[in-house]
Amino acid sequence: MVPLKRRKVNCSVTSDSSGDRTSKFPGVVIYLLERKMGASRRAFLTRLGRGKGFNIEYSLSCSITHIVSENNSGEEVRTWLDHQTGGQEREGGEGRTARPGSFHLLDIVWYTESMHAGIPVIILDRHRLQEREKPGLELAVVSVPSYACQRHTPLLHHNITLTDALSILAENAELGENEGRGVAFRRAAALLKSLPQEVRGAEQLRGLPCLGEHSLRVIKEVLEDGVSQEVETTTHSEQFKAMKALTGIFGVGAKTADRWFREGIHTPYDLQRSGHTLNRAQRAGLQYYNELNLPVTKSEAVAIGQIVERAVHAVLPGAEITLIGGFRRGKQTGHDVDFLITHPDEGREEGLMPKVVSWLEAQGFLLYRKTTGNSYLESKEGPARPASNMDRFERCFSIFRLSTDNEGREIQTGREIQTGDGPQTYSPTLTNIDPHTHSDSPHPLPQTLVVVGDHAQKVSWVLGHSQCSGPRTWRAVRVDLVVSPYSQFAFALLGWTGSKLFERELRRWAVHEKAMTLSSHALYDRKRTQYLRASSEEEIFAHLGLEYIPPCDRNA
Ligand code: 8GT
Ligand code: MN
Repeated sequence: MVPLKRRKVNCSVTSDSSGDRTSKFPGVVIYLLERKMGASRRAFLTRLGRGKGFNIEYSLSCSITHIVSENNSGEEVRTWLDHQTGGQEREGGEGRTARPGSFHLLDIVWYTESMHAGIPVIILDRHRLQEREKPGLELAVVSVPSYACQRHTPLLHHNITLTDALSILAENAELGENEGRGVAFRRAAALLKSLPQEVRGAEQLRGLPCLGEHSLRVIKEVLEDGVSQEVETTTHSEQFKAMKALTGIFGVGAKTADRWFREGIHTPYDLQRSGHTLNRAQRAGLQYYNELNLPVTKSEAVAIGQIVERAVHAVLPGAEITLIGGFRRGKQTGHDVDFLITHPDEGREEGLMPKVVSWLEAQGFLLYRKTTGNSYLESKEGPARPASNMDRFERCFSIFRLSTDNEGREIQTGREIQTGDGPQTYSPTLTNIDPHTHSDSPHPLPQTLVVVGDHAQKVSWVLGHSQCSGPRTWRAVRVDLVVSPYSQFAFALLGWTGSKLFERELRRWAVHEKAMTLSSHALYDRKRTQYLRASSEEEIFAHLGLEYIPPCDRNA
């Protein structure tokens, strides 16, 4: 029964009740809604019912137990009722519009079946009035295209609880090298990020693309219980924690981390003690583990941008430097900083990277670097090769030594993490270390880190040994530099702005919907067997038959 809600009605205000006395079925007082039924049909059905001993009232009253309607949704009837009752209240409770106390909202089917049976039949689900979906939700259903590159996906969205849950499962799948599963969760999360409103019930998701069975199950669980059991189990699983910690070491991928995990290595600290031979990247990754796992702030990215600009202009005046990756999409923090470098005179950029790197190194800005040369040749690429995320630009993976002075911040000294927004100097001792992972640490840890702002609480491992004993006035930051020829700049810009899923979806769209191959170098039209040139991202979207999506809306 629908409970009495909101308004109290005066139950003495009824009109032409024929009274329970005449009814063969006490406790069943029916009201037939004239709306959409029509007056004559209502009169006919009333006569029919009364003839069979049913108590049918012509006016609303609090004695009504069954409201029967034809061609109305539950919501429509409720609205109508609210309106009627409101009228009664406005009119001071005079006359015909008292709201029933508690009643069933039924479809005409219940009434006709009851007439046929000669008794009020038991109310089944199919007898109850269906609730119609809210118009806003229907709108969402019709307006969501299935490729992420067709949608606007802002950084801040309405479904963070749901997307956080799905992202954990995606991450777990990726760490387990189950790429397909990872992409499925990422697509589902990306879809939720693009919705214009918060999802409150699973029924709102009807008809939406990209939501596989598994993702839907997780979403429903989170909507109903606030958490998903699978997500909880995953985040607390030793394997997930270990894989995250180990792949958090620069230079360590899922395969290597998994091998180490199976050898009993669960933390960077275990790795350090294991005596494993590490490559140069991994050694640097371990040495700067803490700092590289602190988010890089926008102001740090800007400070690094100024250094890169100085380096590039010192060796090639007129070259252009663009901040790409997550920061270009409007993120306020990132795991690294990415730059794209080009020069308007095509060819001038050739051999630029080694010179830039030498300059940076001479100035003491680099803690680690690995450069790869440009191996892209149009004659060998495009039609023959599948679209790939790996490009062949001149590229430098590096770890920068960013002096905190570059941001104009003052360095404080001390052993404790200080609160507040300013820079904080952190000299870790064992008390700062996660006791679970480091309780058996044999050594005091001399390394000193500079921790800025809200980074402080994120420090959990302390590794490496510093040569100096005082507090450090710099931090290590991962920086990627990419050099592109001017003619490929728009493609490189698009390819390196991300997000990773957005890029993936662009390439999938190109292949499946347009018979084209998109890379960070070029766009190839397979039907016309030719390259399509572009000097801006807008032109590339146009070639692909897509609406232009600005970087801030590519956060899929
Ligand atoms: P972040 O804040 O975690 O750094 O997020 P991000 O900036 O979006 O991610 P990223 O890992 O730094 O990658 C930036 C963009 O570069 C992504 O769109 C990613 O797809 C792209 N990217 C790589 N590697 C390569 C590559 O080898 N070639 C090309 N074209 N793009 C790449 O990460
Ligand atoms: Mn990045």
